[in-house]
This record gives sequence, C-alpha cells and structure tokens, in this order.
Amino acid sequence: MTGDPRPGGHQEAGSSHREQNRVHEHLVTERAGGVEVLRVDRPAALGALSRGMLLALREHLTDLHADESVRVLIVTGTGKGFIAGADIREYHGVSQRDFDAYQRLSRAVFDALAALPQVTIAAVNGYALGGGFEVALSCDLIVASDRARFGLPEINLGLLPGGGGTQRLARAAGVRFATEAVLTGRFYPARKLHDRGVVNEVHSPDELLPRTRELAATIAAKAPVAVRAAKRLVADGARMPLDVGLTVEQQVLSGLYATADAAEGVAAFLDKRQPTFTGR
Ligand code: CO8
Repeated sequence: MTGDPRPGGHQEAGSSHREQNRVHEHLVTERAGGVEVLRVDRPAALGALSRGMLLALREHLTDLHADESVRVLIVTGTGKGFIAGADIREYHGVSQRDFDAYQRLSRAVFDALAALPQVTIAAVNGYALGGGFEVALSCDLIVASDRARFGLPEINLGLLPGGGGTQRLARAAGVRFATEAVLTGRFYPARKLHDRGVVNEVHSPDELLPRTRELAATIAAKAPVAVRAAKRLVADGARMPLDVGLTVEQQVLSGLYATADAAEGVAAFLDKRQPTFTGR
C-alpha cells in the first residue's frame, strides 16, 4: 500500500482552446457547457495549499455558490500532485493563535465546498494527502487516476487531520478503515479506495480529465432543479435518521413533480424523444 508512489501528470488533448481565468497565482479556472474546472496549479509543491490559496478558494467558492450558470464543478491538480496537503513550510513555527486561525480558514473552505449547490467532482491526478484527501472527501464524487495516492499522513507530524479526515473518511469508508488510515498515515492507491466505495471511477492519467468531463456533462444535461435537490438530499440524508430522511425525500419529490422540467421529462419519455430541460 505505501510502496513507491510515483503519480504521474496528465495533459488533456484539446484543452488549449478553453478560456482560462487565474483566480490566484496557483489556481486556474476554465468553463464550458455549465462545467467549471478548478485546477490547482502549483506542481513545484505538489499542489500544497498555502494561506493565500485558501483565501482565494474561499472567495471563489462564495462567488460560485450564487452562480447558476455552473452546474458541475471539477476540482483537479497539476502534474504528480493533486493537493499534497497544507503547506507545511508556511505552517512551520507559527504561533498557536495563527495555527488555529489557519485551521478555521481551512474549515471554512472545506465547508464551502461541501455546501455548494452544484455537483462537485474531484478529479484526483496524483497525491491527495492530508488536506488534499479532505478536499476530495468534501466533493460529491471522486474520479481518480490509477497513479493517484491518497492518505492522511498528519500522524507522521505528531498531529491529526483537521479538515474533516477523521469524520468524512469514517462516513465514506467505515470507522475501521478510517482508523487504519488516520493511525498509520499510509498512502493508498486509487483502486484500494475504489474497492472501499470512496472513489467512483479509476482511469489512466490520460483519460482522467476527459472521462471526468463526460461524467460532468452527463449530470449537467439532467434537469437542474432535480439534480440540485437530489445532491442535497443524499448529502444531508447521511446526517438524518432513516424515517426523517424518507419523509424529507417525499416532500422534495412532491415539489419536483410540480416543476416544468418534470412535466417535460415525462412527456419526452412518452413521445420517445430527448427532453429539453429549462431549469424551471
Ligand atoms: N507542503 C509544502 N511543500 C510540500 C508539501 C506540503 N504539504 N508536500 C510536498 N511539498 C514540496 C516538497 O517540499 C518539495 O519541495 P522542494 O523541491 O522545494 O524540496 C516538492 O513539494 C516535491 O516534493 P518531494 O521532493 O518530497 O517529492 P517526492 O516525490 O519525493 O515525495 C511526497 C512526495 C511523498 C508526497 C512528499 O512530498 C510528502 O510526504 N509530502 C508531505 C505530505 C504531507 O504530509 N501532507 C500532509 C500535510 S499536513 C496537513 O495537511 C495539515 C496539518 C499541517 C500542520 C503543519 C504544522 C507544522
């Protein structure tokens, strides 16, 4: 499992024509067809998250929250790093007060990501360690390169994961596996986490982004109101007792039945044609 992890980079064919926007020196976005790709572009530090990157992410995610033109967000990295955790160099020697402020800022970013109304997909190209694994766990879906490596190595620093690693991994993979990951700091290959149900799909490095875009396009083509409701229901349902979740499910479904898109979806099925959804 720990082995000799050598994640590799990915270059997507045909990506050059997409318009890019740099929201921070190390964060690049590009949009097409209701899908935004947010790429961490700091290969020299394997995507490690600095305070400046966290601040820019928090601001960008706040803007995105209100942007209905984006249906799906893909978060990815560059080269052999997805995100190799917090920037350890930047943390080194800081006061307790600054350490705690750093943690609160990280928490705000993970919470903002998890609270987005858009569907979020982590496209994990390489090392997803510490805060990087926690970013992926804060997304709705995880697609990974077969060279990706996941781990929570904070225990090696005499610390523990502070961005939800102890909580979200236990919910995603079960308490026993999360305990092993947190206590050993091991790095796991994507296939191991696919077997555990944490990773949805595993692809070759070259196929990672094209296949993630395909998944995003499939979701972006569905009725937008239904997609947002379904995403929220599944995510929130994990925190509810079953009987409460089942009741909320019926209430949300009843609301969807009244939408124009539901009428269109059923009519299109009966007419044997593709539906045209309008988001109403
Ligand atoms: N922070 C800052 N720089 C990093 C980080 C990081 N998390 N990870 C890698 N880098 C840098 C390396 O320092 C190196 O820089 P340079 O070339 O200037 O020396 C560059 O990225 C390339 O890394 P390596 O040369 O180490 O590449 P390898 O292929 O040999 O190894 C590894 C890759 C195994 C991923 C290795 O880099 C590694 O173990 N990185 C650290 C991973 C880690 O522990 N992440 C969890 C961080 S902890 C956290 O997220 C929250 C708590 C932070 C509190 C810190 C309090 C002091």
